Amino acid sequence: MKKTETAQKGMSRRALFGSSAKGAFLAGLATAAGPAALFAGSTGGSKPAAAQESEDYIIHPGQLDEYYGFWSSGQCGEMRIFGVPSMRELMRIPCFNIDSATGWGVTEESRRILTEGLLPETKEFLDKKGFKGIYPNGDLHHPHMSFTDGTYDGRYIWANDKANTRVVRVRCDVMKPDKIIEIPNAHDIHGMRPQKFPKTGYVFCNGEHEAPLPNDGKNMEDISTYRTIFTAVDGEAMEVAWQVIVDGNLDNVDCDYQGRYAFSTCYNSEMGMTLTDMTAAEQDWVVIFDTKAIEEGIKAGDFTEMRGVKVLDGRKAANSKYTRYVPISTSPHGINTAPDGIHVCVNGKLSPTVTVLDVRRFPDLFADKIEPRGVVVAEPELGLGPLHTAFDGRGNAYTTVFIDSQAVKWNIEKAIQKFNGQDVDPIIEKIDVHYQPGHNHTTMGETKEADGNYLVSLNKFSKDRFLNVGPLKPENDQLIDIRGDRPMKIVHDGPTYAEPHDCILVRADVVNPRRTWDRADSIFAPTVELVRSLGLDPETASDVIRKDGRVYVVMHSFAPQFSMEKFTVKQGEDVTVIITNIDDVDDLTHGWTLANYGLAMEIGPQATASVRFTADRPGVHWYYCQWFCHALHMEMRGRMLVEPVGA
Ligand code: K7E
Ligand code: CUA
Repeated sequence: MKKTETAQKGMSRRALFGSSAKGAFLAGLATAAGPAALFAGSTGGSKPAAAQESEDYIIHPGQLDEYYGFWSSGQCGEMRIFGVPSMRELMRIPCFNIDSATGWGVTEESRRILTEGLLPETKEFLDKKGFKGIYPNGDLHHPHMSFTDGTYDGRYIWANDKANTRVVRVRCDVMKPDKIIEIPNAHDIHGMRPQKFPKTGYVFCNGEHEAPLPNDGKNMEDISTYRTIFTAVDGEAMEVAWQVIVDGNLDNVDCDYQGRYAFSTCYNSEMGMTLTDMTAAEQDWVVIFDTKAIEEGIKAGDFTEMRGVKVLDGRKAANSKYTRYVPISTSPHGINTAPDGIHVCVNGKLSPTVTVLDVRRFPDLFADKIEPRGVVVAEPELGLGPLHTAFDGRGNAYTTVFIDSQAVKWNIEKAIQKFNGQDVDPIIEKIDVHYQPGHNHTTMGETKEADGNYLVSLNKFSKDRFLNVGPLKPENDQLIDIRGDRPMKIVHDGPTYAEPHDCILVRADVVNPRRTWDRADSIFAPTVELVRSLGLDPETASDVIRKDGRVYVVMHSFAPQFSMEKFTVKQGEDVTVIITNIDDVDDLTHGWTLANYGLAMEIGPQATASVRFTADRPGVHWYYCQWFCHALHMEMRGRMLVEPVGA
């Protein structure tokens, strides 16, 4: 199908829904199951010859990918590593979830990371609930890597938890989280981005939902007391640096390449509680934050201390020097800064437009020299339901249009020319994706090193693209070849389990994880210290120590053996098993699973890991290595003998 026809098809689809994107969106996903299926046309078939020539996006067995992809998993609560362009899933990184394979949420090391950054009342709540201090779920939407000088530096990846108002930091050298913090005062962290310049720096976090401040149940009906909170986390210390109160519900956030401004899309400027109220106004806004003014405000003491955090007032009515509100048509969603460091694309969602802001005009806006809309330099109409935009570094943008089920390639400069009255069409090409795309992402596309090789479209529905697996279907993450100025070409369908909202695509040379653990690693350093305090060397010990009412079982492992074939404890004893994997071989991970006790942990090469439990069940209980490590892996086992009380 030629691109002109594809574009026309987009038009007829628009005609089908009438001109109201809002109507189509609010009508629910009738479009997802119904009419879109009618138009489930593939762009395959008669492709222009040029697009078929190069198939070097095919990664043959044994070949390595050009890019790391870091995927979110939404309500699964984990992060995932993909290889791109092969779209092979390489690894999962448990973050906000509890994981059966690695014991994330079960081991003492992961429990420390999961609990130490929680607010005291959350800890208390989780203990009372029987969750032993740990939330059983999370909703991870936005993974973003740390920056130095406008591009990825391979140190960390941060991500939000919308479900339980947390932020995780994953260390890229070992691909495990090392810090998780709960954000006070705010509710439900959604959009999240690290500062790009000079170095991250701040990690900006949008509190999406509004609630009374303080939220102590004394005044719940008076909506005028509800507040939405924007947070800057110090990404290095993993502490809240400051917060700003704003109007409306903060959705997505991005920031500039100059290290000064952050900006959030904001829906529900009405502060409505129902769908009708929330979409009543014609316009919502983008809130722009001046981090320099905020830092000066803090120095000048212009803040209220709440829960140990400096909170500034950036509400619209406060006419604050910290914020500006730029009107955008109602309920905007994604916000993306182009690699040119100048243009910011605000995706319309209910409006078929993307609004382009010019960051060079922000100082004048804050100086009140121009009207808020004076920062708008283009507003191309792209299709129904624009959600997110990605960039190729060649001046083009790629916007997902949810209702139209398409990726739209358009030129930023042409959109500006059109906005200025010239007779040009900024739209270069539209391609069907399958189906209903949310986020998209280009290779290195959120950095100044955007290279324009591949575009990933994260589609919310797969419907008929795969064998039917029952009522719950996978998502479909499609890989699109955007190299050169050839027509876009879908080269891979990638089914994924719930639910990648967002991903980043990072050049492989930027990411250099270790092959085995460093014995001095901070993640298990407290455990190693504990063993030393018992007078033992974790790498050679095979001992049971009783101290202060607790039992410590300390052993090591080397394929295919645990250094202890058995140990004996008494029923009801408070037992901690600590194991060090002394194998120093690439990929030689052991595990320790205690049968019928609900316990398992991963012990990577050169790592120490531990679990603590009460030996409630008397009798013989086998423990075994659950990570296939050796020809005699099945034989890698031992017994825990639990003597009944009174015996
Ligand atoms: Cu980034 Cu799904 Cu949380 Cu858009 S959001 S799709
Ligand atoms: Cu060690 Cu299997």
